[in-house]
Amino acid sequence: ALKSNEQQLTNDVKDVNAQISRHVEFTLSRQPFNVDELAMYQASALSVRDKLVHNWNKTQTAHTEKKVKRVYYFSLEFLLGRAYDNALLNLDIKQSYDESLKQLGFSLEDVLDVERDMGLGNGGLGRLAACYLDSTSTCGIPAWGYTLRYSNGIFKQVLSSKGDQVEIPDPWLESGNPFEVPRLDAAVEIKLYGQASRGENGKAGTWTGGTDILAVPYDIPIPGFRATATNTVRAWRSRGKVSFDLAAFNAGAYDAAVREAEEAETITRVLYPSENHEAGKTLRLKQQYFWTAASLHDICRRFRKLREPWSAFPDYVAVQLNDTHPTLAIPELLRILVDEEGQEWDEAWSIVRRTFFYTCHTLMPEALETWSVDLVGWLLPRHLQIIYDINFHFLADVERKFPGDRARLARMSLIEEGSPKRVRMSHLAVIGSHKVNGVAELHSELVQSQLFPDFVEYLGRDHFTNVTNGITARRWLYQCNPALSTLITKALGSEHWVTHLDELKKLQKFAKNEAFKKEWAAAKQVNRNRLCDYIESTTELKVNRKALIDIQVKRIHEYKRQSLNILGVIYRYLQLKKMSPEERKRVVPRLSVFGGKAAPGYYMAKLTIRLITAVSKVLNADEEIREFLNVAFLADYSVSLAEILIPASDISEHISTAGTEASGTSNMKFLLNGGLLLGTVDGANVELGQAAGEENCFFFGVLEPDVRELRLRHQAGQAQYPPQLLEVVDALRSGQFSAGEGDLFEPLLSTIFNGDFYLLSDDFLSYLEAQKMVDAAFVDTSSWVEKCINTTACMGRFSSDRAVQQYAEEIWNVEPVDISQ
Ligand code: 26Y
Repeated sequence: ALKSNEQQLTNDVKDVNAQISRHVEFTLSRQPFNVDELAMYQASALSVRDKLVHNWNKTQTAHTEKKVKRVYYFSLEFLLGRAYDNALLNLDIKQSYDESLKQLGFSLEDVLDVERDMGLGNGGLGRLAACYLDSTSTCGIPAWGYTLRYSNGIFKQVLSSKGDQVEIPDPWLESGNPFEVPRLDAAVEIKLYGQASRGENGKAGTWTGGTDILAVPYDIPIPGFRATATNTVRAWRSRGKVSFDLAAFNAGAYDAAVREAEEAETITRVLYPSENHEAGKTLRLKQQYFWTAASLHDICRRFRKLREPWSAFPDYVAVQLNDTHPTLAIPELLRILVDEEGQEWDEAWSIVRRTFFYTCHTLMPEALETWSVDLVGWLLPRHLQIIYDINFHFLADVERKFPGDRARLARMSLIEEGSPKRVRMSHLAVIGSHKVNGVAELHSELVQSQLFPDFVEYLGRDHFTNVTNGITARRWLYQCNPALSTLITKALGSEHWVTHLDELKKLQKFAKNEAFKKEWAAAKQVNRNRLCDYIESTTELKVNRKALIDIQVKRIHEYKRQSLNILGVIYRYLQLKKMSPEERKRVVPRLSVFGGKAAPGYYMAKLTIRLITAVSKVLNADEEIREFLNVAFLADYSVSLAEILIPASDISEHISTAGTEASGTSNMKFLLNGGLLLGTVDGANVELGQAAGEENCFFFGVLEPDVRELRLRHQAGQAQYPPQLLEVVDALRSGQFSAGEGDLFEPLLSTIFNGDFYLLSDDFLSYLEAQKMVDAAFVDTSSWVEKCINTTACMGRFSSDRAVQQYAEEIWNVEPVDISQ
């Protein structure tokens, strides 16, 4: 009989050598003298995977045997980054591998660097999903992530010689992925197009014809920290079904059949590279259905094995919808229950509403998804009928509660009237879910008051809640910042803080300890040096290693206001130019670092990148100034680059117009790593300020309740423009930063003078003031370090462990499970 191979997984260096050699010889089929860095990466990563698989199987067996309720996190994006280092640390085997690779003639650091990022996401929403899966494993919560296995992740960004963004594809699977396991046996068929019919009064309808596409799952293990529990991200790949219709082949349709199969594969060919801006592309709707249908199919198959009645489905299944992208899961589950499982409509709708939960990540109107009724009806004819039926029952109920209020019905309907008519996915997500949550306190408040006020009245306040985002301290401190982690562990006496982040509070008692402060500053310098090395090896810049490092890294977006930052830099430059050499020496030297991708079709965002790179060139060429002020735009911001950047900051900028950033999560990462916040009163900045103490943060800018009024004032042409801003605008218009081409940046400037929707002119002066305060505080090194220590000490609440536990208790009703060793 087959038995477990546990004894082969020990972590003695000698055994690890043997495990790696076995993969070199038998899995890669290589001769020992023919092993390059890539092969060593593959063989050693596979040996790590073996250990993960062992825990993984134990976990899945325990979940199945105990018949636990599981949570399914549906997210079109999982920005996992690299897996290898994370696995080594979580399994506590990094030292063995370090030593083993040395003995085999390699350096672990170089081998780790071979791995390509799993870039299956755009930004915050996708990285949040990755942090949450990490935490479910660490906290023992039974969870699955469901997503798509894009053959091309988020594009690689390079800069042209002029300093413009150029997009390069990211075929990250080119040399294989040792951390995934294909499950060809669990493939499912997904239908598109075809014909549909309604059943008589709430009975089963049908959906026939159309095209069937194969969904093949690839599983990625997500290890917990020093825990056996290992959850799964299941990523679907689309494959064509080459049917052996001999008659058709003989009639000469062979090539057409193969072409159709090729077409099916395009569904998971590429990640859509836009964030917080609706793309509206047919292929994206296909992706959304393909993924949610395959995932629900999987979940229902698992449920059927329990032999429980469908009414018990919500006792075993909680599905979290990460934004509206998976909302088609709602009509799809209804279709399965009514058309395939013979459930009555009302009962099916009640099951659906107890199964789903919806997280809203935005307030921006352009990020709210709607799909044209015609497109939905063509691709998913049965689902469109079901959506109309849901709407019919829903509006009848609204009418009962608010008789005669036609305007309200129009506002709330799932269908937006107009030509073409459109399905409002957020409305469907709200009424098809048991709870709706925002991602920071301020945001959740605005979700209720601005986005869904009618639904709050209709469904009650309790339907809406807040779960402030969190981040995993494993990747975002323990792994990315060994210098600081080691110091913290030494001070606190153990690594307990890695899974109990509130323990950082105990660092407060070291905040005035001079020896500790010295070590803290030394750790920061290690990280600054690492970043400066990176900058000098990837750009033409030569940087001042003592300069204050000010970082803004995130997607490039007008609402995030990278332009406010760079206009501030230009202002600083113009002032420096006016100073005498003596005066300059009294100024705090600065390194301003930017990074982030622009959606390929987003003109203003791309022009912003051009502006930043243009300023960087001028400053770097200015011998008088460059040691006092430098700008670096780092190409291709990614999870791996973030791991270098975040530990190095003195301050980081989170400066969105009040009320536009739902939460932000990099703000949490920077503060956890002992950098200070320069931010607006927006998103999670508010709670970070409350936790860290406002005396340790630099806040500026208008408050959310004033935004409306200020926008109206701009529209009425009554806005005031501060002279400092006009000075910067004049310099730009003179062509000083664009080789004489004075109108290059005019489209950006004209948004400021035409409506100024993001209120740059209103916030410019207070931004400059805040930057002045930063300089003044930085000069007093001792008190600066104290602020940093106190800030890190207060970050416990922003752990994703806290966040997923809150979801588990307040939303999913899922219990942690003990997985015995
Ligand atoms: C509709 C489609 C084009 C679309 C694609 C991606 C819409 C939105 C997105 C991604 C949104 C996103 O990343 N939102 C961010 O989510 C983070 C996690 O909650 C928040 O911290 C951040 O404020 C928010 O912008």
